[in-house]
Amino acid sequence: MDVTEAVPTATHCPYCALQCAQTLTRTPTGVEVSARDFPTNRGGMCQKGWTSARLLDVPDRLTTPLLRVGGELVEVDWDTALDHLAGRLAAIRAESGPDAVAVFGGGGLTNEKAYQLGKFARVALGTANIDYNGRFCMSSAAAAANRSLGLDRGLPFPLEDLRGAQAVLLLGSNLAETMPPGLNHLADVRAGGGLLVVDPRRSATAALAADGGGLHLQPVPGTDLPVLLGLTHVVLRDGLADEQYLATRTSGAEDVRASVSAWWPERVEQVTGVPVASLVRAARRLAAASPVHGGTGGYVLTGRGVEQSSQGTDTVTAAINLALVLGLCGRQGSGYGAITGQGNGQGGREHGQKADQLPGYRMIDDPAARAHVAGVWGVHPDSLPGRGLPAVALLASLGTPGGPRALMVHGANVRVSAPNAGDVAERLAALDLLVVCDIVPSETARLADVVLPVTQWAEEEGTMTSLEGRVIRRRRAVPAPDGVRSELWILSELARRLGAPSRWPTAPAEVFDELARASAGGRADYSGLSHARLDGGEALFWPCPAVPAGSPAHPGTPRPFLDRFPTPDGRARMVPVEHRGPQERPDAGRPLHLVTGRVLQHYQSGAQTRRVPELLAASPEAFAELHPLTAERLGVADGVWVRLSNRRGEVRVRARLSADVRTDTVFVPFHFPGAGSVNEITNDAVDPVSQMPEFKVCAVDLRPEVPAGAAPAPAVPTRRGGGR
Ligand SMILES: Nc1nc2c(c(=O)[nH]1)N[C@H]1C(S)=C(S)[C@@H](COP(=O)(O)OP(=O)(O)OC[C@H]3O[C@@H](n4cnc5c(=O)[nH]c(N)nc54)[C@H](O)[C@@H]3O)O[C@H]1N2
Ligand SMILES: Nc1nc2c(c(=O)[nH]1)N[C@H]1C(S)=C(S)[C@@H](COP(=O)(O)OP(=O)(O)OC[C@H]3O[C@@H](n4cnc5c(=O)[nH]c(N)nc54)[C@H](O)[C@@H]3O)O[C@H]1N2
Ligand code: SF4
Ligand SMILES: [Mo]
Repeated sequence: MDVTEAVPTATHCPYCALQCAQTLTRTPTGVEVSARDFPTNRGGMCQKGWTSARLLDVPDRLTTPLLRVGGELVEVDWDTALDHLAGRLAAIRAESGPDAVAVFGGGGLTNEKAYQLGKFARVALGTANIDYNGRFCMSSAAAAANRSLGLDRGLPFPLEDLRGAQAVLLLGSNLAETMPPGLNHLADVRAGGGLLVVDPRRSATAALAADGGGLHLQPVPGTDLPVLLGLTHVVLRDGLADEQYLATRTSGAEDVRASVSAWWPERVEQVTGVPVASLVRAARRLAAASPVHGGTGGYVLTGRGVEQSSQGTDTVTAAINLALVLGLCGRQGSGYGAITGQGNGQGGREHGQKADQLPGYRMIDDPAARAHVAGVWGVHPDSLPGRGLPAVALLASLGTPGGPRALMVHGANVRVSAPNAGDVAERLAALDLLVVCDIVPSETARLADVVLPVTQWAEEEGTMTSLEGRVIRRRRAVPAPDGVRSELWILSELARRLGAPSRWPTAPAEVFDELARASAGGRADYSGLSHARLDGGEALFWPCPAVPAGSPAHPGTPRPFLDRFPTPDGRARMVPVEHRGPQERPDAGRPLHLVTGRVLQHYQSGAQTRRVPELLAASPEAFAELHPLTAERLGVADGVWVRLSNRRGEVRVRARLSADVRTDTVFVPFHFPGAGSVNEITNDAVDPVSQMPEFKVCAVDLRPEVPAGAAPAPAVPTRRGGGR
């Protein structure tokens, strides 16, 4: 490696939405990573961040375009790959119409790439069918926040604000494993006994809360909504609500009051298993933190544990209602927030890769939004397609009569990470053309007809938007390997070959300037930002609109709700919600709740982290965490192979006995492919509002592979090929 320009580069971690600041320095032996001080990480990183440089020299890094010829992926040069691809895309469009080509994006893409991908779909392909993996991640929280607060900015306050809180209610988030440095902001509230965690497992985070004198509520999986209705009931019943706040800053409070009146704590206990005393204690501790009772501040935060559910939008709505009843939202030092997950999960949902959105968080069926964005793109508004299919429906439609015949995947590994992934494999196999852009041969890339190698974090310039809505700079620290291209270049080359109108710049700063113009006046307004401005000040919160020449630049908006909510009447809307329960419940044949989630060492489908030796060694395979009493009943010993099955398929993993999980529940992480890939059996039922799938809860049967005293069972047949 050329080290003549070994200048340390200030950038941010390639993985999650905390976007810990890191410095990359080229040395004669490779790249050295160190943590840098930044408000989200305060000089900390997790094991994934510290080992991230290993991503730069993974042995099977993609460096050449690949084309499937006679069943095999063979290396070709870029012109061959792009000419072939453009020809196939044009032919499919000519034969079956523009919606026959679909696009699947990712929340890890920079703002520039996400924006360009959305524009490419609408302008160069003319397809309505673009959606992304954020549908698996943030859609329910987004839908609820838009509905209740008028704006979806995951955390509408800087993370550091949590430091002053007296109580924090954390529902379905295991920060200790998913954003370890973020936990530092909760150290004081934990020490004061104010950390209240709701999780069917005694997760690392729940244990921290309980050991700090806080509370761990351990409900039946999928019953957070009645827990929240019960908490709100207790607050209202005991006269703890902030009535003046309700009268001046909200609408609809009476409807919510009526809707929770029948959720007596005793009834909540019956449905959720959370004891009355715990529920009442949690309600009182959170209420005591409210400024109306002289507290220093309280927060309600949600994670995927409650959102990845067929009632996720309503559950988040109930969490917001609880925060509103206590007067917490739109007040400095208190609030509601959803903890965004992917590196650019926030920016990724603002700039147009979502089926119903245009850049700047504009809605694609709003005529004014279409006119503005079409103006920036130099096309007629009528040429823009309408709403496309959301992710789960999109994947289910691939290769069906009248459905898309081609799919372009940018920044997602759906073969491993989509719900009911065996069915997804069948749909991918039914396509005429699967195109995957990636940095490594992911499980999805291996199924593709065309694979294009792209640059990764330390090899590119761009911007990311952190979980708090801070727009930050990703900077190039090392040259990309020979043969690898940036996605901006690939999209511009394809647009040119397809004869698309508009301009297709390839320089990230230039793409950002166009994005800023397209976002001007939208909910997520970036028009006052540029790479140059961000380079001067490191990070600014959106909305950050442009100002008339001569005026001082807009300072950004760390806390958007302080004066009013961005709703027509300026008030937060309280929306009554009801409990329906998960779509699938345990029965005699499938007696256990299966819940899924993450471990510290692996990121998502594991495509990146399974290639980092230290991380793979620390966490080599999937496992099923189950209670020793359940294990005893089923004849399962610690460490033996077990099979989990339901009507969608079967998974084979080792048992890990732990009293941290409920006796009616089994937990499996989703980071692994093959026989241990839990998404073979997760449910693809979706939330009716957000269309987000129910990853977190389904019903399963669990059996030891070799029952005590029996002969070994035959090897697991692969249920569905998925190979092409
Ligand atoms: N190590 C690591 N960190 C990551 C990621 C990663 O893959 N690995 N991914 C990033 C991304 S994209 C995201 S979205 C975030 C996700 O971050 P989290 O939301 O913290 O992650 P999960 O582990 O998916 O789920 C959190 C918890 O939900 C619990 N849970 C399951 N079912 C229920 C339920 O019915 N109710 C309640 N209350 N809880 C339930 C699980 O037991 C789990 O402890 O993490 C980000 N950070
Ligand atoms: N059972 C279960 N399933 C889940 C979840 C769960 O909790 N339980 N969580 C869901 C959630 S919250 C999420 S966010 C999804 C995520 O799941 P995926 O969408 O599969 O996410 P990743 O594994 O991060 O996949 C990203 C892919 O993009 C590649 N990549 C990285 N950077 C770039 C880039 O700049 N350009 C391109 N083209 N490629 C790039 C990586 O190598 C990797 O192959 O999983 C969901 N699936
Ligand atoms: S917490 Fe997230 S951003 Fe920070 S080092 Fe770990 S993976 Fe990277
Ligand atoms: Mo996510």
